[in-house]
Amino acid sequence: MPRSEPEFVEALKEEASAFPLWRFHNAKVERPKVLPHVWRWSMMERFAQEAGDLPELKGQGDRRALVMSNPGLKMPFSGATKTLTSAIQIVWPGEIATAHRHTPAAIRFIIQGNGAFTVQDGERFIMDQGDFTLTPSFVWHDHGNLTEKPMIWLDVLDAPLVGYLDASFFEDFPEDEQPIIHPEGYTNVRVGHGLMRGLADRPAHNRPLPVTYKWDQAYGALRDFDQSTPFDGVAMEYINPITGGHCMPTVAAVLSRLRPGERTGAHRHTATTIYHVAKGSGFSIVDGKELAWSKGDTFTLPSWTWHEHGNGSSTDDAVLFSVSDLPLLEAVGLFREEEGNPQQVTGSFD
Ligand code: 1HN
Repeated sequence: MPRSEPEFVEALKEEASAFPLWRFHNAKVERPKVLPHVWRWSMMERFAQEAGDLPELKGQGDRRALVMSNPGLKMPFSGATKTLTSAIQIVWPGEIATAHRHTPAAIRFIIQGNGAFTVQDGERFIMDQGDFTLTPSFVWHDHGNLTEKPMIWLDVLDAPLVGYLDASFFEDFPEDEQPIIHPEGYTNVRVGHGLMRGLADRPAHNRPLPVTYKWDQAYGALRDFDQSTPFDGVAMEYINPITGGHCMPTVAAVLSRLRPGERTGAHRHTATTIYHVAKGSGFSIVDGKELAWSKGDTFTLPSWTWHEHGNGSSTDDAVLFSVSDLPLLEAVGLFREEEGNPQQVTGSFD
């Protein structure tokens, strides 16, 4: 007597760790799904300040980073998306976030405070509000704040991707702080000063460097280059100064300026994106739901989700900073984009 199909399937699973494809042919497989989600600045700032005040953490030197976990992913320590982790980090006056390095690459966008610093591979980078800085894979980094006020920034790391690939390595530096071996401004002068690239100590093409993009220059460029894109207002990408390509192999970062009253068209694409409101206030329509935002808010845009943006003010600019996994999708031929019609609003995120 041959066994029945259900008995066969059970035995295949138990004895051979295999499954029959025909059972899944038309079945809808439930996978964890990244949801559009907003982390409000009013909420995150309150928790960041409280984390800054926790006496148990004072002087411990670890990172006071609040990691945003996407409610659709439901795993312990899940990221903001399947490829990216984002966090709000506060560096208290006098505090040191001790030196370490890891294979996940990081970017930081300064939300609040001026004059605190990060040290990367022996160079101190002073950061001010609106600055954007890269910490490429396996670059030593420690953070410090010699100012009187806390510094708060947004971190975005490709940690979920690197974890999925089982390529995560982490090392603590033997001291709390690494020695300074380069003068301030060294890397930016070396590769990005007035379109010039140094010939002494010439950087390798295949390794991104820990450069910093100053707010005044980035926003200044968006005001000078007053030409809108169909879906992102006046938008410019932070580039790798050596290759002219995306700022890092796994992430692309963009600054978008919506002029007073500006409203964009709708589209969707396979690049999953994290938006952070750098300036002003406005709204995005995400899969038919209105997401009102203002400075400091952070929100996720899942892959293949309709979206369009609007500036809520008729007098002031609104500026969105965004980080996406676009370079990965391009590298494997999976970037896809579709233009849409203005969406009907059927609900809201509040
Ligand atoms: C990390 O190492 C930093 O080095 C910040 O400043 C945020 C979030 C998740 C995992 C590691 C940092 C992080 C992080």
